[in-house]
Amino acid sequence: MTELVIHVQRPEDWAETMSIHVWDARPSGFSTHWPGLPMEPRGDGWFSIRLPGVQVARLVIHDGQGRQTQDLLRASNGWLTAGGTWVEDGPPAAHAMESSRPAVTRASRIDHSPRPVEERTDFREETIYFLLTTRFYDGDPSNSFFCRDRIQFDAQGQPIDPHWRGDFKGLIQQLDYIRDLGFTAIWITPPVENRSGLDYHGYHAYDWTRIDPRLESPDATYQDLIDAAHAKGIKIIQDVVVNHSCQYGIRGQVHIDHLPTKYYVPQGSEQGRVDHGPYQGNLGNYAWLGRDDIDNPVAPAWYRERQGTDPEGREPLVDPKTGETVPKPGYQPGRFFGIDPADLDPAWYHQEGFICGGDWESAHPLQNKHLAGDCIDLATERQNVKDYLIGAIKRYLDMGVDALRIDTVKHVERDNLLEYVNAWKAHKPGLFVFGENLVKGYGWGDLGGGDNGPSQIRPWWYTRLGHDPRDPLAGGDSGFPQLDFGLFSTFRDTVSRGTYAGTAQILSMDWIYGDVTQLVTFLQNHDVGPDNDFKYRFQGEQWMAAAAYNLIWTLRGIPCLYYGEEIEFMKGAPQDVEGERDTLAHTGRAYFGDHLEPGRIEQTQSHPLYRHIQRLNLIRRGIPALQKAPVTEVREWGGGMSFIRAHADSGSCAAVGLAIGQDQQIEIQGVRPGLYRDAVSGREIQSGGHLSVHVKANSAAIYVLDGPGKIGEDGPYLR
Ligand SMILES: [Ca+2]
Ligand SMILES: [Ca+2]
Repeated sequence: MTELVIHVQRPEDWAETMSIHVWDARPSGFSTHWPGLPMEPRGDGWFSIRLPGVQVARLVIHDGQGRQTQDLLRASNGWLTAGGTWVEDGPPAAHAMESSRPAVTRASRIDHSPRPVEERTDFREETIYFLLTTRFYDGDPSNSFFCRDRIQFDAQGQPIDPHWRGDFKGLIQQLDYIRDLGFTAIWITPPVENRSGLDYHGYHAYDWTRIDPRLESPDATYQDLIDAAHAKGIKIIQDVVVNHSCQYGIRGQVHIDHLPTKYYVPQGSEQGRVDHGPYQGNLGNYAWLGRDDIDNPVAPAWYRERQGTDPEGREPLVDPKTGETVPKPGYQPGRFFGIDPADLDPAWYHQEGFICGGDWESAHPLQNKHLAGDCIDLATERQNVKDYLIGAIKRYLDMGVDALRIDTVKHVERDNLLEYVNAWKAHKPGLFVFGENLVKGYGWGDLGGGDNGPSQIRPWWYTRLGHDPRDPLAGGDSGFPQLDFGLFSTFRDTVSRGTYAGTAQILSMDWIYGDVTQLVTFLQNHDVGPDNDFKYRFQGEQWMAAAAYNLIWTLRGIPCLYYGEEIEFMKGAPQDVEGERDTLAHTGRAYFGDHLEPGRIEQTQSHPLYRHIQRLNLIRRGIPALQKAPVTEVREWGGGMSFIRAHADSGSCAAVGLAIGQDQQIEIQGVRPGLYRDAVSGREIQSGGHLSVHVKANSAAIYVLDGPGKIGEDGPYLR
């Protein structure tokens, strides 16, 4: 009988109890939920546990009081001494455990931790969990903060669900949750200091050189998060905005003219009468003593003079632009909350006004006008802007950030943006940088596919170095892969309708990308979902999502899951606020942490999609071809599809069959002859070049040449 028996000697400074947390166990896929299983004391300082059905497992031993071993990988029975050394034969006093003595040879002894993050140099080995830090898990209520806009009130009129709620402390506490789900990288929203009426998401930067204090705690700084993630073998992907700043300028660099928010009084009201949750009296930042929204040392003297004084906003202030005096009820809201594009400092900002109408399908206005009233277009081609942004982000790379995700890529001209990307890659060789070039549609630009926009604003253009919008092959790989919005867009018409029909067509255009295996693939994210309007959390049946994940996890590209997908969180809700009265709780960005609390975590981790994604991650991690190989021999017929992934470097080769809606009998031609084992069912087939496989509805067959056999346990969708 297969069984792994582990004995551990309690270190003297540990508590009297010992537990074992197990994951990635083979062949059963067995795993425990933290804190895992209690180990049985033997009375001589040693603790033991038997793991039936397990040959190999990753594990951590801990005492439940914060002391624990590093991550261990164990493939044979063994005795772990208090000094941290594994012994095969056990201590002299081990006769009581005679029956479980290891029947193994010393040659089979395996004792090493998973490779540390710095040794995993090919990002295609990772899978990504994407979360909005402020909406994930609250570890420190004392740093939580309500934005000025979209405050939610309960029936008694009390403000609830602060926008800035989740934080680094909470994320550190939940790293084991993400690791248990099988992800090895976390993409967090921009952590730099923000400023706007609704800035909890991080895309309205005010100071790139500082981490927003609403994310940090004294014992959970950004550095602490990076270190804690690395200690668990998890990489951190930092989201970076290059294209724009917030509407107030950049601390220490440039000021954008406006009046201090605390002097704003709505029509028909009077100063001091604001009744808005924590914003009592006026709308200035309630967390700051002076109740100003900014503290910019380069603001003009008349502005700075009020930054630390007059928190109630009552002392008359002359608006230098108009000569009028505030506070004055109904006085131009735009002077407080808006900008005048004509007044912007040309050393920092573009001077061409706001994007509107047809600008969205035209490169120059898209890249040189302002995206929105709280996203002011930076003069990214100027050296001072480059020096500031590149220098600021280098610091985070030095702190250990493993990868970057670049926001609003199509709003910065490609060669200009590559200057930034390449500067960071030069600073940290091997750095993985990917971009967000949002397109709803195939995104082939001048290559057709019903695209109204030119190639120069489409994802493939940024993955290439050429300058011919009709010829991707005119230039090589830029080394700057993108989120795969093309594949995402097809999900509206494929998995959302219970079919794969049309998938082969999009895959036939894979050649346009610099390196298609580096694209980051997804079903949905904080901006979009695969529905007719591209704006709701996936609202299809659960089995449709499962079939989408089967495709994403076996196809080229690096899979990325948006927080909550694993439990169909806020299914069908708009990704962002939609109606005038929506608060975040109505959206796909609702607070997730309630599902991670002790009373609910078990339910969360037993959701069929949680188990499904967990197993897909386990399978993908075990098969290099799924991570890195090109996709060949693609066949697709609506109800199913098949393809081959053969990776030359590692020799790993997988033949994949997928079924959606109903069972499929799938014939896969052109496989390399040899013995294939299905990672899903464990079945073996000796093939002379052809595989005939039966795939159950919404399941997958993943036949691997000389493969490891079945990985993980069957669930409703992989069986
Ligand atoms: Ca908090
Ligand atoms: Ca721009």
